[in-house]
Amino acid sequence: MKIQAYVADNEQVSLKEVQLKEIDADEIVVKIVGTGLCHTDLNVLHSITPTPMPIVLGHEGAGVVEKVGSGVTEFEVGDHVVVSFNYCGKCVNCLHGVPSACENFFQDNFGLSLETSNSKIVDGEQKIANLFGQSSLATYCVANVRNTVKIEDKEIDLSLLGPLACGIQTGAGTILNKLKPIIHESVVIFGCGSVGLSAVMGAKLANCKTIIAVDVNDERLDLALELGATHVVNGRSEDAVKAIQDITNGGAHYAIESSGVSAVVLQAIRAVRALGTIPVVGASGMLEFHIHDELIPMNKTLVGVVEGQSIPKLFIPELIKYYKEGNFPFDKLIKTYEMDNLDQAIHDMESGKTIKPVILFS
Ligand code: CXF
Ligand code: ZN
Repeated sequence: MKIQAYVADNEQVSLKEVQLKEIDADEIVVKIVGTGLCHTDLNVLHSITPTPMPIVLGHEGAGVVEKVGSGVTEFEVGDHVVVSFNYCGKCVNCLHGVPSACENFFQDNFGLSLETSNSKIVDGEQKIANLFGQSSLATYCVANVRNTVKIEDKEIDLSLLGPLACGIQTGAGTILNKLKPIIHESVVIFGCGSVGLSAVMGAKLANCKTIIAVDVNDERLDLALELGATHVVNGRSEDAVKAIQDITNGGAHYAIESSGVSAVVLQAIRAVRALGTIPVVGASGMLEFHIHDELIPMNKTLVGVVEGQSIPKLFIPELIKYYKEGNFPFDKLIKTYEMDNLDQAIHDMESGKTIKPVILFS
């Protein structure tokens, strides 16, 4: 079938007509309603995260099931769905219930080569790679039974749900699935983008006593207060580590690094107390620090967390339940853009004007 898709190649992305080939037995064609834009899409566009090229971007898709493969029993045409990250379902980590640590995560989400890719996207004879088992910056995408999540309540505005598939579950899941803080504990969140602000909302859901948001943008800090932060620190005008130590009487129990700035990882390490945990969720690069002095005597744990250690088929419906109850207003992070307006959405995300752009498809 013919589709319109945002194809990236040579650091350029453009809306093109391409084709979808016949799907496999476990695959699903989704008519996309709205797809969130994530910094990982831009990292792929600029080959910071290596993938085969050309590739169709988009990994926060939401839409309606258009067609199911011959072996699909979990979904039917007309179902509302969100498409999340891909996983094999067969490796030891998937079998232990941690698909975000799937041993095949990188090949199944980013792809190794066009030759080995299972992508169904082509432009005539030219094969086009698939991102996160979806490539949902397109009018239609091919997902599979593992990474597709059914949304039972068809009354909810489907166009807003795509970001739950990555950025929002990453932030909220880091709190609710990975850290599981207890009521009196304190959490610091470095970076008030979609991931950090979702962590703020997650910390509020977890009833954390102290929730400190750190950013350099006062508007974002105001939003963090609205979403549940008990304290905010502007890292440009204040010494963030000192401010956090003062507020928490010696250091927080947890400090999440979501800003993606390498140097902030060290601030996060210094912001926690003995036995504190520092989950790093923002993709950053090199950092040099004294391992003994910064980590060992204080028994600190520095840990990478992917996708909020979520099981999307369980966690996304849980987040939607909190949203419907009024306790997880993730829609405040979203601004929508028409289908042909990706350049503006990228510009607004990079400038910080928009926290989470969603591209609407029709
Ligand atoms: C990514 C973040 C970097 C590690 C792989 C998963 N999440 C999606 O954007
Ligand atoms: Zn993402």
